[in-house]
Amino acid sequence: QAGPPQRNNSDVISNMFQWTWNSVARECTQVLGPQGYGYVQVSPPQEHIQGSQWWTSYQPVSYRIESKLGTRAEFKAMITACNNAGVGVIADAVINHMTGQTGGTGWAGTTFSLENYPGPDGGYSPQDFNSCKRNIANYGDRYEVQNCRLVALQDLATGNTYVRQEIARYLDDLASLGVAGFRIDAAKHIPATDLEAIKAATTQAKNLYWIHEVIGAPGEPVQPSEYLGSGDSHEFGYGRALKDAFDGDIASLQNINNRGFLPSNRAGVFVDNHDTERNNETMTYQWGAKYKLGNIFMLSYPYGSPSTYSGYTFSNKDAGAPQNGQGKVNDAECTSGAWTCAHRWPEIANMVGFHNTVNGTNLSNWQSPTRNVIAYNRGNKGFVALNNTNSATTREFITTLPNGRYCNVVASNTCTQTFTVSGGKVSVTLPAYGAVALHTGALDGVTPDPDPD
Ligand code: LAG
Ligand code: CA
Repeated sequence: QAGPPQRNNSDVISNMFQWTWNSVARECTQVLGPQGYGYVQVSPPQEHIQGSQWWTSYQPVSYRIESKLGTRAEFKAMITACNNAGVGVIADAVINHMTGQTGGTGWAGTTFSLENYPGPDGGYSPQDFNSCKRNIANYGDRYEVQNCRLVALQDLATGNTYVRQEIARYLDDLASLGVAGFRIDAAKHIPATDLEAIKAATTQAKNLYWIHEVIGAPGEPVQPSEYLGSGDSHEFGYGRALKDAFDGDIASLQNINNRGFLPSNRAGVFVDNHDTERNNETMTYQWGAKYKLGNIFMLSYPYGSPSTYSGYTFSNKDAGAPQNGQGKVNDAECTSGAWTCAHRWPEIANMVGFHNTVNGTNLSNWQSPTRNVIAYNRGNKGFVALNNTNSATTREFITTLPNGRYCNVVASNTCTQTFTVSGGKVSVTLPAYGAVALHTGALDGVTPDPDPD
């Protein structure tokens, strides 16, 4: 496995946090497919506890596909719409645990009590849970990390055959609905061998793309590299490194693929996700222009398979998604800023096309006239320059692009700004905290003279 297989000529995943299935369906058709995204990652689809916080999604009550985000029929219709737009759907699979509650009634009406979940999909009783009932405190202890409770969530005994089969049945059910892959939630808390056994127990799901959410931390016993036997892993070091660099000096990014990270073809990377935008681990939409620069870097630099992130604005980190009566995200919610709709911003959406165009080329001609101005080429397909300073700068860079007049794709959707490449040089004006990105898929209407004199 080497990143998600190309779909829509792309391996880029748009992570759409807490978007409803109906809203994702429309977005696939209108934006994600046309912009060249290969995949959309959606929030957990299974029945969960009731409540207004977003994180109810991460407390499964059963494996029925019936949640605040939509019904089973809506989930299936979303997959069809996305597939028709060329976009594969990756489901967030919460399989390490059930709820952290002593009892209650789930979103779809399933009544449960401590370690008793009636199913029939995701039916569990006390024997199906690990015997360690205390909360994980010491991340230096492998046993505790994998067998005790993550924030009080009842920890499934994934070493048991029945539990493995129940999880495998759930993943196969999602596969039968047409998902393209899975983000395995809290994978660090499931032994890698258990995940391999679960994957082996599936019939269809084993053929899909799996990416493990293993929050790697230096010095901990459980590392993301252990999980490569059953899928790719996220490289959390990447988003942390981007934050450090854009907070300090971006010339340091030159060696980002050379600091003990996962191999590029096995690593999922992101500027942020729903956890890291809440815990200060990475940049977030609140970083404004620097956040956009971080995304431009991620989508232009050849390391890992990138996930862009699109959630909603918040001041309380527990607050659930904004409601608009229909529980949907429409253009109005993007415009108002209630949802960031970051996957639509030119600096992100148009860089998907850049990423797809330069696929397979190497990075060359790294240039760094100052510690916070960098530029590089991607074969003879793409050129990017980033300015992480508070003043505009005009500079001439070496480029391997063919002569021609190129649209700066991060400036707008309509080629309102162009730069001319001539004889391996390009002179660009970089706005404060701004960028220029040129690629052969976005030449200005004029056909470049093949024989300039
Ligand atoms: C994940 N990856 O490993 C998710 O990305 C992350 O968002 C999940 O935590 C976590 N693992 C479990 O799937 C989220 C929230 C937690 C929340 C949890 C369960 O970040 O804050 O815990 O989902 O809903 C909440 C309360 C806890 C409480 C727990 C159980 O915050 O205080 O102990 O619920 O009732
Ligand atoms: Ca566990």
